[in-house]
Amino acid sequence: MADYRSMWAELGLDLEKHDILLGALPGMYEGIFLTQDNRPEGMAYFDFVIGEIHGLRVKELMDHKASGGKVVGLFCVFVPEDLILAAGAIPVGLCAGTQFSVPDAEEVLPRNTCALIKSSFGFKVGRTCPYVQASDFVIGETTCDGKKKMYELLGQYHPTYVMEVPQKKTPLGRELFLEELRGLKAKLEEETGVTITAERLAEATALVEAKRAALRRLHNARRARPVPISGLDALLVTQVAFYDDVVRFTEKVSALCDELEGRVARGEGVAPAAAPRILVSGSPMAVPNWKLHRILEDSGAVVVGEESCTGTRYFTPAVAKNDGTLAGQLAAIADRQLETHCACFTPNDERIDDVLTLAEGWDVDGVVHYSLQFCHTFANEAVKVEKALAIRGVPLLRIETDYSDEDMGQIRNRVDAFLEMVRR
Ligand code: BJ8
Repeated sequence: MADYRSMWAELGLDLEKHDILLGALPGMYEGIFLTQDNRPEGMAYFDFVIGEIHGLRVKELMDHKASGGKVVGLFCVFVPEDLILAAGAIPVGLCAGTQFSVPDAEEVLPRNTCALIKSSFGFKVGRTCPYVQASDFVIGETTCDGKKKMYELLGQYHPTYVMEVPQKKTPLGRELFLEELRGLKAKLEEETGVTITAERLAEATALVEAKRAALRRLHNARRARPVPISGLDALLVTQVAFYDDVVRFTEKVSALCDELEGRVARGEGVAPAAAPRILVSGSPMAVPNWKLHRILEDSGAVVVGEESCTGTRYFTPAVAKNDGTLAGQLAAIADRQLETHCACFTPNDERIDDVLTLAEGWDVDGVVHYSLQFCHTFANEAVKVEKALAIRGVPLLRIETDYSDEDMGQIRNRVDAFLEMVRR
């Protein structure tokens, strides 16, 4: 990686702490990703992106700012990237996936808060995430209670705008969300000085939809037996989607898909055809949270899908055809976003249907339900997911964990026992 120290200093990072964070990543990444067998060549780009995780992309953001553009940080897929792009700003998913930043957060937040919330907050208070530092403001959302209350505190450290997300999928909820999108549009226009016209929005939506379509193509390639890409690599691609340049990312994923489809045609895979096929369902996994996939795939399984916001919930909903007016486009974006079947909704039966569809369509031998400790929404929904799968004869393993390595051994043992049971 080139020398970015002056850029990091300019961003106000705690350089000493940041060195420790970045120093740990290459060894960890090599041990988890580069040791996998028969990786697709197209993964080289994503290896490069991770190698430059706090470097080149941050530099691109800084260059964008230097030419008058804005950068907007996000934590949730409910915030529509296309609206931000239409304002000439760049949306970036913020760092939220490591234990490293948790102790900084615990000086302020209660310890019994989910790791994702603590990690993201800790990155800001510890000044170790260049993305949040580079962002002109952050858009939070009223999804789960933990996040909602964290944003109030985050606002004391960084400009934070919170949009309301309804809790029920009713016509009234849709109206509320649409009104929130109008409010967000006005906020973006005020911050950037750019008017979001119908043309600008259509252009931005086309970019975002192309990215989602490329991710769906990758997801579909994973139906094959043997599967042409590991779960670890597929997860990594979705994680990178949250902060890479949208056009470049789409091109790289499309090239990867060409390669994967060639593999499928030739019957080539990364794991034996008989390897247990696992669907992971539940809380999202932000970079560098690779813990569960690593354990599963080290134990001989292959992860063929993620029903999560770093998986199908991110890229499955699509904008429907609309009349092309600003109002029509906003309504279509609202409908797309509300197709995100997050456990923060009540009821949320569509998520159960999604899990069943994936279990069948991706020829899954078992489902691992993943929830972060203290995430009450996903932990509660696990009960319904398990029941619905049991009727179809699909076994489920519930894993509740955090970002630390302390329970790795225990999870490994439970995973081994589960795989023994599901092996055909
Ligand atoms: S749309 S899943 S990205 S809210 S794991 S912070 S729910 S306590 S992340 Fe999420 Fe948006 Fe929903 Fe997706 Fe709270 Fe649970 Fe933590 Fe969570």
